[in-house]
Amino acid sequence: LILQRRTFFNIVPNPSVGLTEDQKQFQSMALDFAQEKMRPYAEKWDKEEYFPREVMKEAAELGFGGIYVKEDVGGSGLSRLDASIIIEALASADVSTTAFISIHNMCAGLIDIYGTEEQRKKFLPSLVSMEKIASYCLTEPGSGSDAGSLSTKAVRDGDHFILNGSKAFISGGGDSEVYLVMVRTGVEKGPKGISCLLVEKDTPGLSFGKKEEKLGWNTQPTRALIFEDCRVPVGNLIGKEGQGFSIAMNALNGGRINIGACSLGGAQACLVAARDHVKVRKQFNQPLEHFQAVQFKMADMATKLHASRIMIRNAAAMLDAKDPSAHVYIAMAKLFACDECFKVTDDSLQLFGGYGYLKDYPVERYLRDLRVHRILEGSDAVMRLIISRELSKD
Ligand code: FAD
Ligand code: 2MC
Repeated sequence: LILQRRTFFNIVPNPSVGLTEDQKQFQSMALDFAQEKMRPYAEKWDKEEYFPREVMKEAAELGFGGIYVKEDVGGSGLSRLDASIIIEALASADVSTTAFISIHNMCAGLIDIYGTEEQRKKFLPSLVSMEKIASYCLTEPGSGSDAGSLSTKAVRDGDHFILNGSKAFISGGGDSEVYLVMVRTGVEKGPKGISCLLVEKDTPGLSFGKKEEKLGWNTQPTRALIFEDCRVPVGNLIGKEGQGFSIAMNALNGGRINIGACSLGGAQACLVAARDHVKVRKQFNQPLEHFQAVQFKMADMATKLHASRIMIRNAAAMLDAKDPSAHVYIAMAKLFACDECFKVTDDSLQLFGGYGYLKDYPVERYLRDLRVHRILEGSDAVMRLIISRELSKD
């Protein structure tokens, strides 16, 4: 069931349709890396909840640790569209590990855009090489979808901010060396008065909760962060005081594209696996693929996948073009791609029958990994909220 490069492209919808020669080249490079370095181990990593840092470091050698970070600090200087193509190809082998690479890229990209020259030079070289890895910390126990209500406090004391509060569900939490933490520095309630601080792992006053046990995304740890009089140098403020919510949302725009791209890669792998299975599995004296009900289901799966891909790439291109309404199209793309690609994995599992439900076959892992994309980086409801607010504007 190992997905060969040939099969990946030799199916409708072909993920390389419409790409430039350069894009096709790094897509192939990412796919080869995924098939060689991730696919053979993904099942074991999932089962053993192993976080493959050394493999991510190898991915970074190919430029995947800072895909859209500028080149002067070692980044690849590629576009958001390029990033989505790379992330999709990697996710075809291992959605969970790729999703962490996506979060790490979101953090590196955030420092690249909003950090000072000094901060960029200090933190980015070791992040783009993935010697160090980074986590994005917005969610709190009391503020998930309503991110603007966060209450972790940072009070200025001379050259430091003193942090008290906690963050929940942090991907990479406890393992990452760098944490981008949204905190309340102002007295205002809501999105105003939030700032973004870079907190290093060994800072006194920062501790971590237990490793969460999860349905999917098992190759990356998820932990809470606890701040108890944690002193963070003022020099670690990213952007301006009070700009934190805007920074967090702008970073998430790229993140949401890449979570959608992770769903695309996973669903493509499931479509290929289902197509191969129905060719060889016989019932009622013939291969399953001879039944029109099966053929039509596959046709619907291919159509959902293609529509999702077009939306993701269109939204990424709008972000690259700095279109002021990009975030709305990103919301539509994430909503559609994460929902429809989840259905594709579920349909694929159905076509495998009882075998699909077994861990001997990879489809159930893709299904578990894709499920959470409808919740994190903004749930389905939050995406609908963003779209409907825009619709109701005069
Ligand atoms: P809630 O906000 O309580 O929502 C519960 C339900 O209500 C959802 O279905 C939601 O869609 C719905 N809902 C909420 N508001 C509305 C509304 N106005 N109208 C209709 N329905 C609504 N966060 C980070 O900051 N960093 C991370 O690295 C990170 N990693 C994560 C990894 C995993 C595996 C998971 C599960 C979560 C992670 N998160 C992370 C947190 C994630 O972003 C939140 O779980 C998500 O934003 C939803 O917040 P919540 O869980 O508090 O749900
Ligand atoms: N891009 C750019 N700017 C944005 C934006 C976006 N996507 N979303 C909001 N903003 C701006 C908005 O324009 C406004 O700016 P201004 O003050 O200049 O007018 C400001 O941010 C405040 O926005 P709202 O007034 O819309 O704020 P509100 O509190 O009503 O709701 C909402 C914002 C619901 C969209 C936001 O809280 C949200 O996105 N919630 C979901 C949280 C989330 O996605 N969490 C993911 C955590 S990370 C994760 O899960 C990982 C796995 C890493």
